[in-house]
Amino acid sequence: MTERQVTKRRILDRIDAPEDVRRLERQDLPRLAQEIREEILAVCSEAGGHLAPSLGVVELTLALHYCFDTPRDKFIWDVGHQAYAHKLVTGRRKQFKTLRQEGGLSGFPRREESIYDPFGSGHSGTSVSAALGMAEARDLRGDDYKVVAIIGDGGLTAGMAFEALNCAGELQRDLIVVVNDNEMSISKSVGAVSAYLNRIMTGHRVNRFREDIKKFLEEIPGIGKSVVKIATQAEESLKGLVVPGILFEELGFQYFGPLDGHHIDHLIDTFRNVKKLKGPILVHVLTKKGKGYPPAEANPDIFHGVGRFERSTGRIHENSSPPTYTQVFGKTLVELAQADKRVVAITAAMPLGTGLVEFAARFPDRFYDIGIAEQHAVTFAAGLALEGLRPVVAIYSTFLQRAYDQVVHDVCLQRSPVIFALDRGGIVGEDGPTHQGLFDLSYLRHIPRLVLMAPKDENELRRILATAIQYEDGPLAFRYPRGKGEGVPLDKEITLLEIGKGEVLREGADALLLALGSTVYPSLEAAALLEQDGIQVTVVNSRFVVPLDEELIGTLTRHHRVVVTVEENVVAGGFGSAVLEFLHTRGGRLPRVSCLGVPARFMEHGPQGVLRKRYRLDPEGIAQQVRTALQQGTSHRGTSHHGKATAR
Ligand SMILES: Cc1ncc(C[n+]2csc(CCOP(=O)(O)OP(=O)(O)O)c2C)c(N)n1
Repeated sequence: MTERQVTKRRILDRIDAPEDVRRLERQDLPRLAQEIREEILAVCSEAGGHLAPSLGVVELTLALHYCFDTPRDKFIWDVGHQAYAHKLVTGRRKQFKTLRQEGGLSGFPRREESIYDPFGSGHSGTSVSAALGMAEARDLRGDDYKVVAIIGDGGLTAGMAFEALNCAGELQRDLIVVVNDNEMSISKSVGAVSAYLNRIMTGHRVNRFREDIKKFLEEIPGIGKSVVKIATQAEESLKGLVVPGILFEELGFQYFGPLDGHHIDHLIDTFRNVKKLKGPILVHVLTKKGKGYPPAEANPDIFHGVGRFERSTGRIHENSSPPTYTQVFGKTLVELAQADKRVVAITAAMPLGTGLVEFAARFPDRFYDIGIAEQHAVTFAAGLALEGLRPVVAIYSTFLQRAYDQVVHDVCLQRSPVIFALDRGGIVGEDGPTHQGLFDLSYLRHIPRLVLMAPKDENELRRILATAIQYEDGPLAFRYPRGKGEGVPLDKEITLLEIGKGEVLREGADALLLALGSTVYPSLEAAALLEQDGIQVTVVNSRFVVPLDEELIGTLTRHHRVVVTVEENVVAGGFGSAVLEFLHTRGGRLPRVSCLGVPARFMEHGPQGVLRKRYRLDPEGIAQQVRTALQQGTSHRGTSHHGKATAR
């Protein structure tokens, strides 16, 4: 039989919409689950993706679609990285191969993509709030569909999830919350709630074990019954030790579980029953992250979000040199923490992603994984810093968005010398608009007292980190890109930087390129391209957005007719804006200033390199911006922004 014929026979190939799942016999569902796993594995091994979370919820997804009337009933997936099976059974099977690729399916639920995605996600902890809002709107409008939020035990460490549960208990609308408990966030789940879920689960196992023993004893002829009686009396004292779900019951939910999340029949029976009930319901489901693929079951953290890998062995295709910014950051922090006992590190559930694994192993008492709780991370750091420690909050640019007020009110207003290491600043690529780090310069630049910088390469990242730890006058943030460093040598002895000072890397009379962070090397390459056309360009590694190197920029702009600022951030309110504001307030002769960055739109997903090119942040794009600015500079004076806006 050819592979084609085998494929043709798949049940999955007949699933064009959830109604097709609902038409199946229950006994066909395990086979469909198997086929879905195969499909997810085939696509992820070729192109990467959130493999382990998605493999873990295949049965859960099928049971939900089997029991509920989607799209009339609404599923809200928390984070949304586990929604691959959902995508496969909701009319996106044929495009599934394009997952996370340019122009292809998003890696997350997306309203624009499907009517089966009533709420987009990517950031954790939002599902219960959104679902509750929808349930409330439904009731106020007199409608009667069901709303189901599916949230992980990791997601439950987000304060926002509890704010929502608290409110749901009060509102008492019909709402179903499914807790997908795999004991994992990306790494092991942390905190008291996770321990609580764990106790429920262990209690459940103990209870089942007790039932089995009881049955066994009862069957012993003659003495069985009396032994059981004594044992039961002795056990009385243990009663109440584990009352499943009491926490959720106290919050106003009816609790059901824990259920085996890979047992489709149990899931279906439960969902069919709870569907008929009124008020907020919580169904606690136990799943195995990475289920069905041994390498992912063994290493669910590594296979949480993974690049290409060899399917037969689970070997991940990795090119280890040069090291990533994240790796250099992690190693340098260990080095500096060794010399300075005040250094502590905080992550919001991302020890792997932010490069803190080695730090955690070396300094377990100085490492805090506080769960998916960015707001808490920031204010916790504020407290640590005010009492003399040097906390480094290692966080993705996109996730710090959530803690904006904490940065303003708890860190900067208190002048608490917290260090923010913002990983994934700029274009991140395949994860798309929920994860692009394109707003940080704008959302941080205007906050008083916060020093804001970006290294041009991994060696400068080391210098920035060392400088940050020495700087005690107030808070400081720096952002660096996702991916490999520039491959520059790393100085053994780290030298400190002077706050507020940039550096001139190349001099030329025709135009001035003020570059920041990841755009510095491409700007140097652009200058080399322009030189071939006889255009001489000065290139500055600006390093600082706050404080801006006004002295350097002031002097250089007096000698250049055309200035181009370059940043991997939205132009609105970013580095270029800072330069413009400075030049305008300084007064005097204004050069023509053109700001190259990203327009204030949500950036789609696609490979980092492709997106950089599309937004003209590659050497050719930067060179073109300089050429255009020079042409316009000869015809008229003023300022312009790439991405439509032209400020004059
Ligand atoms: C606000 C926010 N912080 C951090 C992340 C990064 N992140 C993505 S998935 C995840 C773990 C989620 O754990 P859980 O909800 O249990 O889902 P699982 O992956 O175990 O299925 C984290 C921390 C995020 N998406 N959003």
